[in-house]
Amino acid sequence: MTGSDSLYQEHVRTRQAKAEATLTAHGFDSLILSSGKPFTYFADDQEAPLHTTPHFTHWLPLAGAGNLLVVRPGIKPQLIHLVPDDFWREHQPITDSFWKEEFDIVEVKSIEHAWKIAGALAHAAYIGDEPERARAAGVIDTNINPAELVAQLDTERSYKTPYEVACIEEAQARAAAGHKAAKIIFEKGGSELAIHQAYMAAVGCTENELPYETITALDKKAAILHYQHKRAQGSGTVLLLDAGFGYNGYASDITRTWALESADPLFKELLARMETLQQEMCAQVLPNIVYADVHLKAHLCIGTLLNELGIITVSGEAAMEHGITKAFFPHGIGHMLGIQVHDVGGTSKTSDERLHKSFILEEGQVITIEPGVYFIPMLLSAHRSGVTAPLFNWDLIDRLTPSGGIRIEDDILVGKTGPINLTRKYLP
Ligand SMILES: [Mn+2]
Repeated sequence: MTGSDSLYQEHVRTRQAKAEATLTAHGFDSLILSSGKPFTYFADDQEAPLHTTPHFTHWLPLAGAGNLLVVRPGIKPQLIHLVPDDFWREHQPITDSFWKEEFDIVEVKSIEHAWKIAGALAHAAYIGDEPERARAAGVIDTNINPAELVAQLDTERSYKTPYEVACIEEAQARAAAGHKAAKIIFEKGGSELAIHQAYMAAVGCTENELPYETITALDKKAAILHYQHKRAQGSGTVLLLDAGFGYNGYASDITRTWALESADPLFKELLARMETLQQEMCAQVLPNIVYADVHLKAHLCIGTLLNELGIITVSGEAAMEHGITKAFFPHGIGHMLGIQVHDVGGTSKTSDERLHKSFILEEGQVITIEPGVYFIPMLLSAHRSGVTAPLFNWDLIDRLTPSGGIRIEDDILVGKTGPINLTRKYLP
C-alpha cells in the first residue's frame, strides 16, 4: 500500500485497543486467531481456494493456511508464520511488506511448532476453524469460538478505520477499470465469456483472488439473481455485470446494467429511471437512519416507477399493499461490505433479519445500495391468475421479459453528515 503506512499503523493500534478492552470484558488473557486450514474436496486431493479467517484478515493481509496471530494486552501482536519445507508450493519468509513492522514475527516449519510457540493458553480465546488443534494446545472448549466475543469482534468489524476505507476505495478503482473494459466488449457484441475475460484482464488478478465470482448476464439471464454461467456464444442487447475486486482482503461489490441503442425502448426508459432511483436511494444514507426504511422506500419508488411506465396498473402505495413489488424486486436493498462481500451483520440470513429489526446505520460503516427490477417468470407466474392478476400489464411484462432485468449497485460509506459514494468517483 503506497503512502498510507501511517493509516495502517493507526489501524493496528485501533485493533489492539479494541481487542484489549474486549478480552478484558470477556475474561480472557489472550486472543489466538488462525488464518485457516486448507479445504480439500471430497474424495479428491485438490484444495479449494483458501478464504482466510476474516478475524485474521482484520489485522493483516497475509494469505495462506496455518498462520497464527496471538494478541495479548500490552504486547506487540505476535505473528507465527508457517513456512514449511515444501517443494510443491511456494512459501516465502516475510521480507518486504508494509505491515511487517507492526508484528513480532516468528517463523516455523510446522503447525505443531506454531502452536507450541503460542504458549500457555488456559485463559485464551481461540477463533478459527481448527478447534481440535486449539483444544490439544490447552484452549478450553468454551473458549473456542466463544459466541459473545465473536459477536463483539464482528460488530467492531462493521466500523471501518481510515485504512480499511482506503482499501475498499482501491478495490473500487480496480473494479471500475474492469467494468469499463467489459462494457466495451459488450458493445462490440461479445459473449458473456468474452465480457468476463475482458473484466479479468483489466482488473489484473485471477478468478480465485476476486471477492466473488462475476455475475456476467446477457438479456434474460439478468433475471437470474446469481447467474453463474458464462456462455461462450451469442451476444446481447442488455448486460448486467455484478463484479468486484479484493484489495488487502477488502472487497468492492459493484453492479452495472447497460443497454445497447437497439434494446427495447421501454426497457431503456426503465433503466434510465432506475439509475435516478438508485441515486435517490444512495442519498438517503445517513447516520442514525433505519436501513430497512431505505429498503421500503425503494419498494415504494419502484412501484411508482412501474406504474408510471404502465407495467403495473396501480400506484406505488397500492402495489406495496398488495405485495406485488416483491415480484420485481425480490432481494434486499443492500448489505454490509468489508472483508466479506456480505460482511458481518449482512450474511443473507442476518441481513434480512436486520432489515426487519430496525438495523440502524452508523458513521463509519460501509454498505451497498443495490435496487433492482427483474422480470423473473417464476415470481411473476404466481400473479398471472387470481386477485392480483389485473394489477399487472401482462403484455408489457411479456415484452420486457427477454431483456432480463436491472440492478445498479454502489458501495457507500456512512459519513458524519451524509453518504460518501465510494463507487461513483471511479465509475460514473
Ligand atoms: Mn451486493
